[in-house]
Order: sequence, then C-alpha cells, then structure tokens
Amino acid sequence: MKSWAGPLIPALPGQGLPLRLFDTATGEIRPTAPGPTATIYVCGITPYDATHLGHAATYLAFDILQRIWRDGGHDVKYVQNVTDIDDPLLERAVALGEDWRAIAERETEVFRADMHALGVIPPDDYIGAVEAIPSVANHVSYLQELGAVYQVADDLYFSVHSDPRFGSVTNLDEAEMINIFAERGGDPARPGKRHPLDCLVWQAARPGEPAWDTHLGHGRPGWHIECVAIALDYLGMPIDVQGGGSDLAFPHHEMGAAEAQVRNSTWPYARHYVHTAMVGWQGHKMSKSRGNLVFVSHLRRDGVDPMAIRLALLAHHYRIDWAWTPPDLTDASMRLALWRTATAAPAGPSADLVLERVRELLSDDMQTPTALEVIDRWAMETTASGGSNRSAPAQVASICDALLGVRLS
Ligand code: 5CA
Ligand code: ZN
Repeated sequence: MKSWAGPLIPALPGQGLPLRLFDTATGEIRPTAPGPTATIYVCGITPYDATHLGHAATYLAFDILQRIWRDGGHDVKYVQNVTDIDDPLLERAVALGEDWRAIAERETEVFRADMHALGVIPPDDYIGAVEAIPSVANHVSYLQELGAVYQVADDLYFSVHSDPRFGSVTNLDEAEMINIFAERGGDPARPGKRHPLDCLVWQAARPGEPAWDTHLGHGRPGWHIECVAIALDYLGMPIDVQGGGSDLAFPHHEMGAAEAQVRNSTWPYARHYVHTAMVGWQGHKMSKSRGNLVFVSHLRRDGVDPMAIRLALLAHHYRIDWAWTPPDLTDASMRLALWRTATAAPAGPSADLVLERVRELLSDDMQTPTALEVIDRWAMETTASGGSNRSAPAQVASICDALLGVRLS
C-alpha cells in the first residue's frame, strides 16, 4: 500500500560509528553488523486508534536506528506491515457499527499523516495483511509440506516445537509463555491442539466475518505468519533487526521466528530482536483496549509543533518504560525554542565535538536523552556568549536534522 513521503536527510561530514544495540534474545548490547544494505522489519499498526504517543515513540526509535545506520554508510531496506485484518479491528468495527475496511483506511491515513509530520523515515515497502493473503497461504502450505502445520477443526496451527530453537527470542519458561499467550490473543486451552503454545496460522471463515478464498480454503491468516510472510518476501532472512514494542516480544516475535526458521530451515530469523519500552498515561500503559490514549493528531490539531512532540519522545531512552505527563511537552517546546534561537545565531562555538559526542551516544544503544543534552549545552553556550565559528549554527542544525530528525528551520 501507499507509504508516506520521506524527510530529506542532510549528509554530515565524516562517518558515523557502528551501531551497538540491545538484543532481547541474548539480553545484551551487541554490535549490529549489517552488510552494505541493512535490513529492518518493524511491526506496523493495527489500524484503529492511531497514532497514540506509544506508537509514535516506538516508530521514532526505529527511525533513529535507521538514521544511525545511514550515517554509518549503510543503505537501509525497511519493511513494515499494517494489520488491516485482525480480531481487534473487527471487534472495533462492530462496536462502532462501521465497516472494518473504512476504519482501517481512515486510521492508516491518520498514521501516515502523523509519521510524515514527525519526519519519520517511511518503509520502502508498506504492506497490508489483506494484500499479503496469497503469500501467507503459500508460506502456510510450505510449512504444511514440512509437517509443521496441522488441522484443528477447519483451522490450521503451527507446531511451535517443530523449531528446536523455539523459545530462544524471549527465553521465558513454559508456564510464563502459556500465561502471556492467553493474555495476548492466544488460545492455549483450545481442545484438539497438540501443544498449548501452538499458534493459529490460518483461520477458517467464521459466520459474519470477512474471509478470502485460497488453496487453504475460505478464511483469513493468523497474526504471526502475516509478518513472517511479508518479511520473508520483501527482505529474506536473516533480517538485521526485527523491531516492535516490548509487548510484541512474546508471543508475536517468538512465534514468528519459529515459523520463519522452520520455513527456511535456517537460523536465525533476525540477528537482533529490538524492543521498545511501553509509554504510559494515567497510571497504565497507553493502550487501545484501555482507551487511555494521547493522539499525535490531536496534539497537532491543537497547534503543537511536531518537532516538539519528537523532542518530547526522544527525551526518554527507548528501552525504559515511562509515563507521559504535560511537562514532557512544555519542556520539549522550551528546548525546541532554545535550539531554534541558537542555530539561527550568526556564529557559535565549534560543532565538531558536538557531532563526535552525539555520534558516540547514539551508536551506544541509542542514548537519545543524553544526545539532546549535548545539543542543549552547545545551544546555551551559543545564546549566552556566542562564539566565533560562523558555520557552527548551520552544522548543528544539520546534526539535529540528520541524526535526530529534528528540523529547526
Ligand atoms: N499490528 C501489530 C503488530 S504486527 C500491533 O501490535 N499493532 S499495534 O497498533 O497494537 O501497535 C503498533 C506498535 O506500537 C507495536 O510495535 C506496539 O508494540 C507499539 N505500541 C503499542 N502500544 C504502545 C505503548 N503504549 N508504548 C510504546 N509502544 C506501543
Ligand atoms: Zn508484526
């Protein structure tokens, strides 16, 4: 489907450092080691109640990741899905008395507009679950031929233990897996399954629900295989980074990795599994099911500068859970004003050390909060006493633009 227009990213002098990132599977910060073209798959939205600040924080983290890779001399191939058919979307359609397709289209458009306003790098391939259905059916058939898929009534299940490495993304024990699976859309207790953790890959048509005709019958895909099919088709494996919020680590990324590893008889599905923290609001994780949401589009409608929203989110490290509060935005607006004043000054202190330090901090597991403080210090020095370097303000503006995605003019 249509993506959104990408930001122009200025080139910086020299080259950025190799990126080291925390990997959920190994539990440590490890170097990413992409080839000339780094590949990344980031799980996209289920298009209703988009775009809340939790979504925005997650997609911004992967935007920064790509800026660091690019600054380090890599091309990046980026793929994202839209889960435009799934149970929660159908439930919302029933609740609103609206057609599920109309909701999906509208909300995907809101998301595109928000991402564009926030200056987020768009995916090269933006693929809806519905358009991926023929491909999903092919991948499921392939798994079936390998003996990794079985039937329960008219539905098809993937046998997770057909992958001997099942469990190695999140390293949870089985009881924990079963609990979380039940909480996050799984069906561990369904009679007829060979193992409680086996996951649905194809769901036969239910009365009143949308379904598609494929060689698997009349039905629709399971959730995890949707992302796997899209990632394998557009990126192949191993992917350098599989990304998403921490709520996707289990079951979504664990199941997906197992499906892909069995499908391709190779390991690993992804070299890094990168998970972003959950943003809260009013005492709970911001979530569609709870309805405690702050929308990017509402802030924009109220006149908030998207660059202030960006700064407010980047002021938090991507792996530490945090809760949104009104001062997040007032602080970010003050910071934006300071940076704008300083980068419009006729001269300032040299920017060379600023670039070096920001590159160091970002390459070390994306320490955006400290990187913002480096810019603050330069800006305060510039506004307090000026400096003699006439090109420094423009250089710092380019650093903010290229590495942090913050446009100052
Ligand atoms: N369509 C699936 C992924 S295939 C999905 O999880 N969609 S979503 O709309 O629920 O979430 C989109 C992305 O935002 C996911 O990566 C999810 O982990 C992330 N996300 C959701 N809520 C929050 C939150 N409160 N804070 C941070 N990230 C969040
Ligand atoms: Zn996904």
